[in-house]
Amino acid sequence: AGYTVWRSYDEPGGIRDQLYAMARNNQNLVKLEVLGKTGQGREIIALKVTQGAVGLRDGARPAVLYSSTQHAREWISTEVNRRLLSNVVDRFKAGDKEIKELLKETELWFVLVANPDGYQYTFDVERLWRKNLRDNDGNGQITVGDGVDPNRNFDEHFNYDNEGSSTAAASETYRGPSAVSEPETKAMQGLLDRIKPKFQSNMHSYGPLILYPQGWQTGTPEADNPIYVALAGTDANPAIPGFDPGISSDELYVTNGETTDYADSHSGTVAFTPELGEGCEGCGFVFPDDEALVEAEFQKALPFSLSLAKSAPDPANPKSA
Ligand code: 0X9
Ligand code: ZN
Repeated sequence: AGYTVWRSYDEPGGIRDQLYAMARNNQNLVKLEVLGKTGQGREIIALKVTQGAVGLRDGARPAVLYSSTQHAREWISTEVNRRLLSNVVDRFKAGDKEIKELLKETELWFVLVANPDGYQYTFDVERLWRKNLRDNDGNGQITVGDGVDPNRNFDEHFNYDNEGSSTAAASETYRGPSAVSEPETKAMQGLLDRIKPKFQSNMHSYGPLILYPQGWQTGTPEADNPIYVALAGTDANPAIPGFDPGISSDELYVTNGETTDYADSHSGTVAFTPELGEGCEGCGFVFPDDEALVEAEFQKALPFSLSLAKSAPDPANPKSA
């Protein structure tokens, strides 16, 4: 669609094709799994990256889940996660000792586009679409009031209050008719249940922030697990330069039915929500189509991202960035 950096899901050579190519070209390192299908029939795809990927049972090694693009318009999250995937695979193939060691001991899971219908829609129709494409009013067309917020549909304090999510279909934080009503939620929640990752980085935009659970609690004095602070850092010394770390309800706003709250409570996962930057002052969700700015955002977050993988074999002794 004429972009330098951004690729849609469906286009030839787009994200879906790239995921298949990655698995095809790296058979003993990368395994592709279709976690489910969206309302419009798109595949929700996960890649498992580990040495000997295909022969090993899922969850055989301590797992880390890198997920992105639950919210359709947050393109920088897709791209930062895509670069992380490539970086790890390329360095493994180049014989990088540290990465080879890492991929012998851990399995890294990537869900680049957790909401493929919504993501595709931001290329084809509405750049600022946030939710999935559930046809709320059942009129057979996607219109302004449609969609469920995938990050309010998880089975953790779902429906807890109306500050953190909404019962109104047209709301940008519409939580959906019931917990895990959406295929996108089934896919990710199912994956969390199955592989019980030690860590998750659920990338969103825009911040710059590093958020952690519980998002539904207000007035929580401190993180429920010291590993959060050890890895995200402090205001004075954040794990990603220029980012503000903190409990999400406190740092940003209250949420419920949220992904990382679910992971924290149900799969024993230390789960972060990095809110990546805007790329320019006032750009908001529309990160510039600029290779240098995108690469800089990726590089900035890389040490934090890798610190999760390095910490996975022994989470009680986190290896900070
Ligand atoms: O509202 C959200 O879902 C996230 N912000 S965004 O602007 N990307 O939509 C923040 C969710 C943070 N909440 C928790 N991590 N609990
Ligand atoms: Zn988001």
